[in-house]
Amino acid sequence: MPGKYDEMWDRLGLDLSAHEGLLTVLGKFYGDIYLSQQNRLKGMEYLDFVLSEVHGLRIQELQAAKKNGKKVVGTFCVFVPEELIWAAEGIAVGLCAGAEIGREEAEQVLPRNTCSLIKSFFGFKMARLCPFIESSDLIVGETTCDGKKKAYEIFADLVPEMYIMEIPQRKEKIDRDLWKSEILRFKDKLEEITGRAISTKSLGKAIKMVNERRRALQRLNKLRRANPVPISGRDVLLINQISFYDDPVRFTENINKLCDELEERISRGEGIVPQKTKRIVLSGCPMAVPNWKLPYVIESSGAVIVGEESCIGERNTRDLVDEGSKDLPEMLDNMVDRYMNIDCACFTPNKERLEHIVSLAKDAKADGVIHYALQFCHPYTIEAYKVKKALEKENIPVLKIETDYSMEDIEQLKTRVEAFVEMLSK
Ligand code: BJ8
Repeated sequence: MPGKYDEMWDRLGLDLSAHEGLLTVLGKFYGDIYLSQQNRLKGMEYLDFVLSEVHGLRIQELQAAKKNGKKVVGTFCVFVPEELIWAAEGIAVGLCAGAEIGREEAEQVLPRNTCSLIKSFFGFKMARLCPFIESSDLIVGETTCDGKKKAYEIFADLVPEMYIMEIPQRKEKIDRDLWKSEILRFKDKLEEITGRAISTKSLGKAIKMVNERRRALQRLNKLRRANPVPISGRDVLLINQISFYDDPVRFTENINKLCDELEERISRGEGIVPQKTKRIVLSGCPMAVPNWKLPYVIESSGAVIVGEESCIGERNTRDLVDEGSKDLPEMLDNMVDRYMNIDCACFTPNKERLEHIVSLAKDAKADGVIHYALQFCHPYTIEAYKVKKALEKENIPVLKIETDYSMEDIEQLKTRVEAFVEMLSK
């Protein structure tokens, strides 16, 4: 039976019918992981709706905006300063990279031992399954890890236009200068493709809008730390994932409403799990939508997640851009400073990340930390050693996990996580 979005998908060259089986499996997976939860907040209905319309309504909105002359800019990293995109009247979207899709196609061009996240964005493109990639007028990559950097060279041949931002690897003055010049170069690029100049007014408005979204997520992160825990880690992860592609103003409004509901729940002393449930902080590689495997394993092993130290989590919401300036060069400087605080494992040394993990674990009153790294991701698998040492120094138990997007290791993961949670209970 023809669906309401068929024509739009055809226009985008999307091949959804060829992957119907896979999409049905994902739908079932969502039902098992999300919809089966008891006592879920009413406010999560908005997130369920946005996710169910991931190939529909949001894409329709992007297409309508494009018809009105707006440009869609797709990104893969939280280092890309989205305030500039909005200030140039573009639309920023984080691109899908969280499912094992099109793996065979991706492995025709990438080595098998490439991390799942990189293979995933190739897979989505090669299988023609991501309407966000197909809607993007410009795709922005970055020189973070070697895998991404080299993969973008090949990816550039598959998309209309690719732009690479140079990200420093250290945090000395010379690195800040480089990053500032990159922000200015990106500003010029955006002005060129959108035909709109970024002004004090438009940048000020964009900084405020993105900060408001970060503030709503900060509020959520504070509230979730109550005891008993009032919202599952899976739900908070989903909220973070959706923040990358939903309309920011509408999203913020809905998350603030959800936080009001959370406050009421906390005041009644209600939780999603019993008070003594073991509290876990999850730390490491970003979990792009629809990567829910490990959070599901953790929360079905008698524990609850109370914080995510990752780019699809607190690393992206912890710092705001200073709003105190009315002068364009100063605003740009404030952005340079805010983004230089990002503690991605691609930096060396990266001592701030260790400090952040320890303080997050303490603030969230975590019983333990699970460090999650994707196989073949050198920055995070190697940095896991230092993370473990820093946490153990504070007597915080740690479990290091390396996995990928396949479901093959799910039983093995379950055994390890259950043993860890049991150990925390002794
Ligand atoms: S700021 S974490 S979003 S680079 S998992 S592709 S690192 S081999 S994603 Fe990231 Fe920006 Fe850093 Fe955040 Fe490479 Fe590792 Fe794969 Fe990774």
